[in-house]
Amino acid sequence: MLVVGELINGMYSNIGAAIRERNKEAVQKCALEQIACGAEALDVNCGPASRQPLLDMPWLVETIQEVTDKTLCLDSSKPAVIEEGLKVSRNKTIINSTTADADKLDILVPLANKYKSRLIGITINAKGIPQNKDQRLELAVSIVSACQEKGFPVENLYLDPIVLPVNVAQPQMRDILESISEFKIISEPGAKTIIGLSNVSQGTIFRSLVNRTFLTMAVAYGLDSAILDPKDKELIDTLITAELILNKNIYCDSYLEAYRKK
Ligand code: THG
Repeated sequence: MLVVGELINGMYSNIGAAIRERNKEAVQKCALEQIACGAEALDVNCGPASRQPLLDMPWLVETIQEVTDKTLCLDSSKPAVIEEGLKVSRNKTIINSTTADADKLDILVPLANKYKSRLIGITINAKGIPQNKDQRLELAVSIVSACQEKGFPVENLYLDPIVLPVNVAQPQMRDILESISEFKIISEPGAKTIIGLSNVSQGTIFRSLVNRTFLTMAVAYGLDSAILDPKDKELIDTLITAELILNKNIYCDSYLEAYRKK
């Protein structure tokens, strides 16, 4: 499982302030802490309040790559913001994200090719978030087709069914989980899958419990990657255990310690 740390996001007040004040140390500390907890990649999002995302994104990328060469997952709904990040990136990147809309795919798939980046495709279009599994699959198929047409390797595509908060979209949870396994068999070779895990628990009381339960279930449906809070130790221990039970890791009595060190 590719663990993408979610904490470098301007929606968090400490990171929002660090971006405004160009406080490198706060961002670098957040990057190193997430890596120490097991993150193999870092999401980088200027946040909804950023007034100059075209400047904030490359500043964040340059600040983070001073202290780590981990993969950066450039998170913005604006392709121009993502491109400013790609231009200065020295290490591996993931574009987060394209929707299923032709205007986005026409810009972001060629950009992924140009910068040899992986690409996240979220199953949303101009009509909004799908309300059932069939609509999610339809959008996933159009993203996969666009990648095939434009010569982007589908193995480098991560499809995201868009996780919704369980307190407002409870009837959709099963469809979201089933989408994960179905996305992987749209093409051969198949695309990979990713979710923004913390979305599921927004507005709920037992956030950490909701997150780790949903993650366990998603892993059983074949999830390849998640954007999550790696500092939630019980969440990471649950993930390691779920993968152990699916025979992805070898059992030993000290397996938690062994896989945390890996
Ligand atoms: N898919 C993809 N990318 C994504 C998401 C997704 N990027 C953003 C988001 N969703 C994933 N990242 C977060 C980060 C934080 C939270 C949720 C998802 C979160 N934050 C607290 C809250 O809103 O309650 C903020 C707490 C605070 O302000 O301190 O829950 O789905 N591809």
